[in-house]
Amino acid sequence: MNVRPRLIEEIATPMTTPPLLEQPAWIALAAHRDNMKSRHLRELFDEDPTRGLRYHRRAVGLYFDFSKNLITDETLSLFAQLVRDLKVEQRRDAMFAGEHINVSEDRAVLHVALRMPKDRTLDVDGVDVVAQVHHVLERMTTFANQVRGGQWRGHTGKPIKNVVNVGIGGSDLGPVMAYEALRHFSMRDLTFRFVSNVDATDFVEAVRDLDAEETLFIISSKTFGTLETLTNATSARHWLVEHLGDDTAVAQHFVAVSTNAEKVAAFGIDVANMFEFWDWVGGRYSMESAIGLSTMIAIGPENFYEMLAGFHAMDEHFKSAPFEENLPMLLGLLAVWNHDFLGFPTVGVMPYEQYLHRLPAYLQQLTMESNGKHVTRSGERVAYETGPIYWGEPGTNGQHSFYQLIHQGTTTVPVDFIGFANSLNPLDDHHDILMSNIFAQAQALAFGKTEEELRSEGADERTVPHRLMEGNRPSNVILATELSPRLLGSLIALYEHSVFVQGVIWDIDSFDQWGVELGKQLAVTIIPELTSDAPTKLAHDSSTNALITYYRSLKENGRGDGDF
Ligand code: G6Q
Repeated sequence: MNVRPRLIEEIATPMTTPPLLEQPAWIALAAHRDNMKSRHLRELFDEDPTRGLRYHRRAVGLYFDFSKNLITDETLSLFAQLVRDLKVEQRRDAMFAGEHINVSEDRAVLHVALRMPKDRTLDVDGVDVVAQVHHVLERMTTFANQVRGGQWRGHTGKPIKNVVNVGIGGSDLGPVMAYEALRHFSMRDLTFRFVSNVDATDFVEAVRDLDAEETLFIISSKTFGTLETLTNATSARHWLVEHLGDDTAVAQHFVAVSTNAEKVAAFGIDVANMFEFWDWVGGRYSMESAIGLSTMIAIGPENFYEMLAGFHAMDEHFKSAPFEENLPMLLGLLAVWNHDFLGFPTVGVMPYEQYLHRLPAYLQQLTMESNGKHVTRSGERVAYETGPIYWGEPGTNGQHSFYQLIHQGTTTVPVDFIGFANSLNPLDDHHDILMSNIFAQAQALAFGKTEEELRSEGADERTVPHRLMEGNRPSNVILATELSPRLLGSLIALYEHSVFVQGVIWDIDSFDQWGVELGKQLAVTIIPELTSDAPTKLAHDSSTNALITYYRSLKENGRGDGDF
């Protein structure tokens, strides 16, 4: 397939007319919402005893139950109409074809190419990106096998035992989440650490018990210009050279993952030890690119390829399944419905699987960095809510803390529960206890507990209002056989594409991140002002001036007697 990159104007304009709020399906959904607001999930389940069966879909190893949402067949058919009218499928196809759908950066968005099988081709701007991807995968495979097999030796000839990924944001959250998620499949005699925060404590604690002779640093940075990562990478180099007493040791102990060979070389890493990726891979969509090198070393190339196959299976499903059967489309539309129409500001993601304990943090970036936008693709202020806040914790820990608010607070939090039929560590009856909690929580959220039920249970009359659970709180349940590399890939791709669908509905650019870029610039201007020999005349607002002055005074005198 040969694709001419479309001009920004070509992409940004045609599908924004009429604007979202004037779309007939959107208007119809608003009217429908007014009816649905007076309905209760209890009634909807009573009216249709097959509801729990009708509103579930199975695909790519996942069972997706969305019956406990405040929806009917009419809602679903309006969703389908909205998807049709907004040409969501055409936009999806444009992404898969490598068109420049990241309009504000004028880039293709091709994480789907990272998991295409080797026999595919996808020419973008005259280059077969699938061939590029597989070339790097093969280099990663060779390297991962060398580290795992003990052939890659450190400067003093010892095999590598510790792998430290240094990166931040998209160059950290994917690797750490995937390592934790797939730890069961990892090579246990290797130790993995992840350093992201520029707070020195992160680095110091990560390496304090490591032997430099056996430690490999993977410096992961798409731009190789991120201050936090370069600061940590520089400290890593100092640490290594100090322990091994030789500058040339860097060659055996540092590899880079980046799109920027020049900067990698300038840092002092041989580009022969650089694993490449491309500007068409967004940071938060990069865990299966070379950014996943630590993952491949941990779980081995075979499992890594399995993970890619899981991603790809969901890509194929997203690309070909009709709306009514399409998991990412349904998940995305339900998120829009809950957020824009029912007014629920957040989504809780609760994996009932300990290995997925970093999944909420990962999804937080994926969803909020992608869809936390206030203008349309053509730059107009949106007149509706975009990206909801995603947050979460693994079950059942959350149940003993914030679930109180989820059950009885004044804010409704739609929840995605994620669970598995089998534990990777079966032990007595732990797993059934764990899973009974998903089913019970989703049930309690939907159906609540009425005054009558409480009284019939003999509740003290004074406690009835306190114990009352109104219910009618939506949730999805995602169930699979067991956590595996393949399943993880499919699960992540499900959320990626659901985020994409939401972004298309809101007509925003889900693939830029100007808010994050701003943070990168702001701190840089202040850094020189924090040192004692910096000029004392500060030109910020009065609060920032006072804070900097007080900080300097505390730092220099050990007490806060600054003269402001
Ligand atoms: C992700 C973001 C952001 C990025 C980090 C690290 O989509 O762009 O989280 O991944 O800022 O950037 P580098 O990989 O360039 O160091």
